[in-house]
Amino acid sequence: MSKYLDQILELLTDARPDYISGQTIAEQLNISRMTVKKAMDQLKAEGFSIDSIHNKGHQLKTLPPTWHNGILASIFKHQSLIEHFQTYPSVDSTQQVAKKAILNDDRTMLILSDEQTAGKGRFKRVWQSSKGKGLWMSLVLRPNIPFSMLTTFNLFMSLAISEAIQSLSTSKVEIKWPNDIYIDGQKVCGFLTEMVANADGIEAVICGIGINLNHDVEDFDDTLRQTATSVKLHYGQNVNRYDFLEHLMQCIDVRYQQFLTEPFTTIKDEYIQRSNIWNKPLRFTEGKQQFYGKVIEIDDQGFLLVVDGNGDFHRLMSADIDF
Ligand code: BT5
Repeated sequence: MSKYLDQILELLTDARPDYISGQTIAEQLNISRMTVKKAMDQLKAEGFSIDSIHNKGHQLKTLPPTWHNGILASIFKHQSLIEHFQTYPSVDSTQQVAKKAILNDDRTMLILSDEQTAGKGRFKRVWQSSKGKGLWMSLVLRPNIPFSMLTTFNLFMSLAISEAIQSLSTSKVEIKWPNDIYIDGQKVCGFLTEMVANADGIEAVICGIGINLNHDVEDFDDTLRQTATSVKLHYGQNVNRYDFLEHLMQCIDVRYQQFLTEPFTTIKDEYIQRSNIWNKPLRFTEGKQQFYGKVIEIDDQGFLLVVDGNGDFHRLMSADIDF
C-alpha cells in the first residue's frame, strides 16, 4: 500500500476543480512518476472518483462519502481552530477517543468517525450513529478561561450549529435549550460538552456533536422514526459531508471567538429568536425532580427561568425538556 495516499489526496483536493499533473505531484512529494501512478491506481481501486487525462493530469471529481485525512488536511489548511485531527471508519464513541487522545497531546483537535458503535448522549443515553449517514465528531478546545465562563459555552455552540444547518434547510432550524437542534419538531442534532480540569484550571473542553446528515426516514430505527430527522430530509438532496463540515467549523470558529470575548447578552436576542421553547407548556426533568411549567425568559447568564404549575420559580442551568 502506498504511504503517499494522504498526501496525494491533499494535493488533488487542493487542485479541485482543476487537474494536477503527475509530474507536479511527483515533484512536490519528491517521489517518482511511477509511484504517483501506482498510488493513483490504488485510490481508484478504493473507489475514489478520479479522472486521469494524458497530458493534463488527475482530477478528484467528487468527494467520497467517508472521512480521509488527506482531504481534511486540504480543507483545514487555512483555519486556526484545530491543530490536529484524526479520522476513523468506526469507533465506540468519538468522545472516548478524544478523552484518550488528550492524555498525551495538548493540542486542539477534531476526532471524526464514519460510525460509532456506542455513541453516547447525556446521562449515558444511547446516541444512534449509523455508518456513513451523519457527522459524528468530538472537538477538543483549550479555552484559557475561568470555570464560571463555561456555563454559556453551549449557548454559543448551539447558535453555530444551527446556523450551519440552516444554510441548507428549507425549514426553520431551532434550538431546544440547552443542547438540541430541531427542525419541524424533530431532532436533527444533539451535542454535549465535557470538561477536563486540573488544579490550574480547564485543561480541555470536549464537545461531542452528532448531526444526522444523510438519513432517510427508514435509516432511523423504530424508536426514533417519529422524533428524529436529518438535514437531507429538509434539503432535498444528499449533503456533501466535507462541504458541510468546512462550513460548520467556520460557524463554530466565529461563535467560539465570540464566546471567548463577549458576554451572552451579545447573542441573547439571536438565541431567543432561534429557540423553540416559548409559549408552550413543557415538562422539565432536572436530576430526579420533574415538573410541568412555562419558560419566562433566558437570563443574562444563560440560565432558564421557569414558572411551574404551583407558581414556583426555577432557575435552570441544564435540564431535559419535553414538549
Ligand atoms: C444528546 O444527548 O443529544 C447528545 C448527543 C451527542 C452525540 C455525539 S456524536 C459524537 C460524540 N460522541 C458521542 O459518543 N457522543 C457525541 P441527549 O440530550 O441525552 O439525547 C439523547 C436522546 O436523543 C436519546 O435518548 C434518543 O431519544 C435521541 N437520539 C438518539 N440518537 C439520535 C439521533 N441520531 N437523532 C436524533 N435523536 C437521537
